[in-house]
Amino acid sequence: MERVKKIKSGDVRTASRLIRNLEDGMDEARAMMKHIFPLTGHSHVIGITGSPGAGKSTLVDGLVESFRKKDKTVGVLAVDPTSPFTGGAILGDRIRMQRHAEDPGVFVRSLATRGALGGLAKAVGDAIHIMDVMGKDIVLVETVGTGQQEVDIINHSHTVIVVLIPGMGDEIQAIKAGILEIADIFVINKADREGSSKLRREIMAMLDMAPASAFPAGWRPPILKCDNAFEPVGFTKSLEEMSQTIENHYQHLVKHDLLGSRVHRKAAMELNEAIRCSVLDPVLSALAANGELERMVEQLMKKDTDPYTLAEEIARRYLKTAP
Ligand SMILES: Nc1nc2c(ncn2[C@@H]2O[C@H](COP(=O)(O)OP(=O)(O)O)[C@@H](O)[C@H]2O)c(=O)[nH]1
Ligand SMILES: [Mg+2]
Repeated sequence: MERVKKIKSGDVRTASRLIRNLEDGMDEARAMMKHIFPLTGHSHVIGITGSPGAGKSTLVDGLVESFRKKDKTVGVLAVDPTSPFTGGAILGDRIRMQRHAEDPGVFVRSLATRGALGGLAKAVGDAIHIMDVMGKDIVLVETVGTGQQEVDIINHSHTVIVVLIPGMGDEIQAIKAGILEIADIFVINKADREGSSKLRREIMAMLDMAPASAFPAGWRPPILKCDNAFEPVGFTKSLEEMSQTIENHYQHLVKHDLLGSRVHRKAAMELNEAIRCSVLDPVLSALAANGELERMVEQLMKKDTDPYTLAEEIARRYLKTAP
């Protein structure tokens, strides 16, 4: 495949087009992923999550610089599963990332909700694969912390960074979303603000309560404080520490044979997403297109039947076991 070769050589235009076509759900793009997948496995994928405005993009931007100084090539994927209204934020990120635009060692893309019927995590997984095959040493995935979809997205990572800021009641939100369980590194951002020591104590207390089994081979998530982004010297130092901690985490995974379990988690989820796209989505679309879905909802409202019976009927119709 000519285009696969191009992506392998790092061709930005071919890679961008493939990512866009995948987002649009084009069959031909999906088929191409079959040739991309076997070539993956090079990148260290780092997920960065936290509430909107926590300073994730600012950190990502700084991390790019820090990794570039170490001569690592970097892919950046900004994902916003929350709403169609954040296009502006992503646009802002784009402008900020412009300073890396001239650097062939950096590839930046953003994914929004466009065309994703529960398939955003899959689109993210695919985009990561593409950056991986492009040869990026590091892939940074930035996403907003909300609910299950976000956990699915972040599960594509080998290293998960949770960004919290003082005085937001963030901890509580993160616990709800199940994000804390998958954090490998905590970053207290905007540590210049009041309440950062309190936040640190709260995270400590939460980690203290966790069973030892929550820390694979003894990796207790470190809590880093990140200095004010507007004070370049301190900020750069914080980022050096962060990129070193990220590196340490990766070494820990390798040393204790834990990379496999991350890859397993990732593979299981990708299969899940792929099956959803190939099985569930077409069934739901077909039922929606012929109006059946709506009729069923009305039946339910009248209590003529129940969702379980309906789902069983659909299963009987679509899931034929081998004769
Ligand atoms: N006070 C303060 N503001 C910051 C810091 N880092 C980022 N910001 C600002 O917070 C806002 C949101 O940052 P952004 O990186 O876009 O957050 P994201 O939504 O998590 O990606 C921007 O206006 C940043 O300039 C920091 O360390 N201290
Ligand atoms: Mg952002």
